[in-house]
Amino acid sequence: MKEIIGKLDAKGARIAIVASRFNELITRGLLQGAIEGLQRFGVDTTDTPVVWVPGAHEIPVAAQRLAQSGQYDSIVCLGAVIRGTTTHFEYVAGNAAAGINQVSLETGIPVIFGLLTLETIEQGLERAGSKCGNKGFESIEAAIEMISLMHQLPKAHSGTPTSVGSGPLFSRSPTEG
Ligand code: INI
Repeated sequence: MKEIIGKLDAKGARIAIVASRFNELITRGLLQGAIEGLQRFGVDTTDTPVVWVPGAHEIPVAAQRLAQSGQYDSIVCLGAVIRGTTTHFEYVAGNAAAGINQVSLETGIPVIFGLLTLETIEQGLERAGSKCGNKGFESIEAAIEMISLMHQLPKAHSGTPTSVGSGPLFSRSPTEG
């Protein structure tokens, strides 16, 4: 039996960050944690982009463009969705989660879900650098582990789609040579 596990080895890792401005008090804390993570694991941040979008709903499309560029090994998405009193929460959080997942599967690049889904602002602050750790830091850790893991996994067989669906990156038909 051969176990395969990603290492926290960030040498040469190219990571891009997408952060949402909505609930910025919380997302700035997540970004701070992410930056600390990059530094802790020795990622060269000279060319690390931090791409700001208005809200969590806009995260997937920005992550998609970065993932499609071929310039990054992983995209880390940071956001905070707070339930409040409306059902809007379900749509924003659900679409952001589904979109991030879709981008990851269609591009074959680990796109990390560093979004907090919360009942209150206080819960967010606790998870963005105070008593419950920092989801931004954890997301960088996940990205580095996944980059290392993807290097160890077999390459996609030529002629097989890069995605499990039939999205725009379904580069070749499975019947093509
Ligand atoms: N965006 C968030 O990132 N978090 C939220 O809690 C939130 N709520 O509650 O409305 C939110 N809404 C904005 C949304 O993400 C879009 O930016 C907006 O709908 C424009 O498309």
